[in-house]
Amino acid sequence: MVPDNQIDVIVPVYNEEEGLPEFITRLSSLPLQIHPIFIDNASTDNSLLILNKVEGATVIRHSTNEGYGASLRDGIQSSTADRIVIIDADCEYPPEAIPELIKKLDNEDVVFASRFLLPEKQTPIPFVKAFGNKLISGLFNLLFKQQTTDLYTGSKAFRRSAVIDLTLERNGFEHVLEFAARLAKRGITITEIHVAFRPRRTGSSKMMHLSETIKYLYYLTYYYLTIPQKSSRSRA
Ligand SMILES: Nc1nc2c(ncn2[C@@H]2O[C@H](COP(=O)(O)OP(=O)(O)OP(=O)(O)O)[C@@H](O)[C@H]2O)c(=O)[nH]1
Ligand SMILES: [Mg+2]
Repeated sequence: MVPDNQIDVIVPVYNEEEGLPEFITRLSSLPLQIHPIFIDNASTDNSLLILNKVEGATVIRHSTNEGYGASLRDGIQSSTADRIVIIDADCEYPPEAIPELIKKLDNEDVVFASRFLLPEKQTPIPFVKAFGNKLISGLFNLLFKQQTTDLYTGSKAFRRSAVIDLTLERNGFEHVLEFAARLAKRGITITEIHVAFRPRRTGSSKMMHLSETIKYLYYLTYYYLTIPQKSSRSRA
């Protein structure tokens, strides 16, 4: 039996040994009943050792690197709480924003933590990253009738009822697109809060932003053309 107030926090991890101790401390300090679900995506550093010491956490280990999307899919499948959060392990998105994400879930099905919602509070992000994100988010909004400002965000919260029977097939970073597209086609509105973003200080990015953008353009069109539109969904 899952306690009503439990929040499952899904954290994809790939070679994050440097940033994980800070992330875990900050996550554990939140005034919420957090159940962390870490997915170690075949890290070759000490990430798994660190994760295995986190009290009360579920740790899923991939024996080979299956990708970011595959990690999140496994995390969602193993979650049991009504409210689910996804957050990267590198402290770029503050764990301290989780209570605000959860609060907003009182009235919404899906909430994204956006780095671009409040222009006056934006953190400088390298041009290629920001441009690709804005291009894809804009196109997504146009095709899927949404108003997102940060489709690539690594931090979001959603209700189990909104996602539990969602088909998620993409294994790589294009998961973010499939996730948003399938929600939108289901008639769900993606809402946002602003998040203070801190570019990664430890480890290194494993994401190829330019090639990802090209791939995203393809998937955006593909999902627009192939996912059937369901009528607007009323909240449970
Ligand atoms: N790149 C990558 N990250 C993974 C994978 N599996 C899990 N992750 C985790 O997914 C999260 C996002 O990956 P990042 O490499 O930080 O991607 P990013 O935030 O776009 O890139 P940076 O801004 O440079 O940090 C991190 O917590 C990773 O540890 C994987 O196969 N590849
Ligand atoms: Mg990152």
